[in-house]
Formats: sequence, C-alpha cells, structure tokens
Amino acid sequence: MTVNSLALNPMTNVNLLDFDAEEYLYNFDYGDVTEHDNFTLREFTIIADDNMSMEISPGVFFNTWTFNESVPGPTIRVTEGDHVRINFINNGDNDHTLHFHGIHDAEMDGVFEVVGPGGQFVYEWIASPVGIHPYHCHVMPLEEHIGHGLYGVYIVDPKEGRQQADEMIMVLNGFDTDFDMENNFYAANTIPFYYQSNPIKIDSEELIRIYVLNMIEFDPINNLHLHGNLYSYYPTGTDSLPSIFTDMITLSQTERGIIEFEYSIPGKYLFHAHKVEFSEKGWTGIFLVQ
Ligand SMILES: [Cu+2]
Repeated sequence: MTVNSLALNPMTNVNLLDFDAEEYLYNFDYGDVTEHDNFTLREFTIIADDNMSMEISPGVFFNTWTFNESVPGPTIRVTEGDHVRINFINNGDNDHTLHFHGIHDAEMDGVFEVVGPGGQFVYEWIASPVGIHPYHCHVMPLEEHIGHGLYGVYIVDPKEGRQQADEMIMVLNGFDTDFDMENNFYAANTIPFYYQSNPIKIDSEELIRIYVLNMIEFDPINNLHLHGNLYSYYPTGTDSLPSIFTDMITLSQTERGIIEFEYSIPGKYLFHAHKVEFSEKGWTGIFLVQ
C-alpha cells in the first residue's frame, strides 16, 4: 500500500506486493475533501500498475495488477450527494480503465474511453445510490484484468449515517496462478488463511458491520457462512431494512451487501465459504470475541 512497503523480488525482478490484510480490513479512504457552497467535493487518485508480483503462498509468485499498489485497491468512501472526482493514471503496460458501479453519466462509465499506458482520465459524478458497490477495470478480456486484481470497494454512506459499529471490509477473491482458468487460491482479502492465522478481534455486545463484495472470477458463486450466530443481510446496502436473518449468503460475481451481527458469548468463531473447496484453499477466518 505505501511505496515503502515494496521490496525487490529477486525471482521475478519486479516490485513485490506486500499486502497487509490487517490494515486493509479497516482502511477507508475518504479522499481529499473540499467544501463548496452547496456541495462537498471528494477527490481521489487511483494509479493502475501491472508490473507487480505477490507471494500468494510460500514460493508461489503471482503477477498482480494493482490499483494504488494494492489488491484489492483502496476502499473509496463517500456520502450520498458528494461530488466525486477520481484522477486515474495508468502506469501499466496494458490498457486499463476504472468502471464504477453506481449511477453516473455514460462517458464516466470507464468502458469505451480506454486509458492507454502512460495515460490519464478524470472521472466525475455525484455519489448515488447509498450502498456498497464494486469498481474494477473494464478492459477486455475482463477476466484477465479482474483476475489479476484490478478491483476494489466503493461505499456510499447515507446522509444521516449508520448506527455506530465496528466496521470492516471483506472482498472475496481468488487467484488462478497456473493460468488454467480455475482459481488455485481463495481468500477474504487476498491472503489465503490470513484471518485464520490472525483472528479478527471483536468485542462482545458490539455491533459488527461487514461490507462484503464477491469479486471472484472463473467460479460462478461464492458464499459466506458465520458460526455460532446469524446476521442481518442488506443486499447492495441500498435499503435500511435487512432482507434476511441468516448464517449463509450466496453471491455471484460483483454481488455485495452489508452484514450486521453481534456476539454475546466470548470465544473463537469460524467464518468461511461453505463451498468446501474454497475454504480448504484459503477462504476461511476466525472472529475472536473478547
Ligand atoms: Cu485493466
């Protein structure tokens, strides 16, 4: 995420991505804020690169394509009605764009205005609707650009805010490290088994809110199961009322929503894909309730 966190990888002679899954979990980027007479402007810079490498698993290096030297890219967080400006710079060797889900003009859609190597583009819109949305590169072949890591989370908060909670982000993703159009590794937030080895500490009797997004390629579905509890699920985060109280949701590509729950009894509780292949290849974690 910062330039300092990069080290030269002697195996591939490219910059090695040093992704901090603990930092990513809680890191919301509110942009550079300028107050105007009747609106707030939030400005962000997103730089695409496709010359980085990441050690997905011991000895397994993967050529990650990154937004701001991170997979997923930064979590862009704004409030409904904000003016959003994104300065996009392509530092890669391939064409890339930024395609945000949400409501905006056609020319801000990041599909037809392809940004070549060394190029720049400024995307602008007024933030809506409230919820959690993905953003990703939209250059073909899409599964190559998304599969290498060019995606992130975009959150639009309601003007009245949400109830105070311990908030975190989970992007469900995977990596096809042998290029056979099947994922070899799965995770919540990029690093297989990270939150199993490093349980997420939460407090009992505190509201937990997770913004979850499925960005997996190649597999048609993903899912999220929570142990010893059930959660309220708000699909796309657009409605103030949950659609279901459950311990299991299934998501297709770019499906997302907000999960809310609280634990009353301390202990270790698993969360994982109930698709066993995914959990056994890395998509599993633990909440440590204190
Ligand atoms: Cu791309």
